[in-house]
Amino acid sequence: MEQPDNVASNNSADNTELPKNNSSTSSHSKNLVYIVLSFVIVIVIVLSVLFFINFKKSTQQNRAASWSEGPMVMGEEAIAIDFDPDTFNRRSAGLFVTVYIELPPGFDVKNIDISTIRLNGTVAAQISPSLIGDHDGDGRPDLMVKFKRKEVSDLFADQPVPQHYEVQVAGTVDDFIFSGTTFVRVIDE
Ligand SMILES: [Ca+2]
Ligand SMILES: [Ca+2]
Repeated sequence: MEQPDNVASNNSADNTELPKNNSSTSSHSKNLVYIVLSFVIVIVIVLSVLFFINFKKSTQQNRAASWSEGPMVMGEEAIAIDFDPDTFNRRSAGLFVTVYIELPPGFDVKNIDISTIRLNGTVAAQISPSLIGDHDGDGRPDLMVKFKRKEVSDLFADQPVPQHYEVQVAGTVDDFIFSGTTFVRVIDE
């Protein structure tokens, strides 16, 4: 009597447990599917964010490349220009004026292309004489070039004097454009 009861009860226990097991395994596998799905979604989101960042970068690089078709421009504040004489007399009979150019660290004044040097965009530097030295004695080499006094004087021909005028000296070194300014006092005496 006890055995069949036990068997029956065991059976019934088994029977009731079996569907429970089934439902729990099916909810487990459902959870697993959700986990895998959300994992896949996270990966897709991360990949598309990475793709978007790369796309943005490459378009920025393309834009930068199209902007820098010419040589790059150097920061003006790091370029020292010294114009001699400090006071430019329009009536003086000298032949040349002198300009000293000092470049920021990382650039060698030896590599300046003298044929590209212009004062106020128009007056060309003399190819010779030119000299590399340290005119201001600050330990940084500078390039000395000369400009025809008459051509510089013509820049100020119609300007009121005495007055201080800004002069700009620009040119190329390696693949860079350098450009710096200084002030000159212009007089008629
Ligand atoms: Ca000077
Ligand atoms: Ca110097």
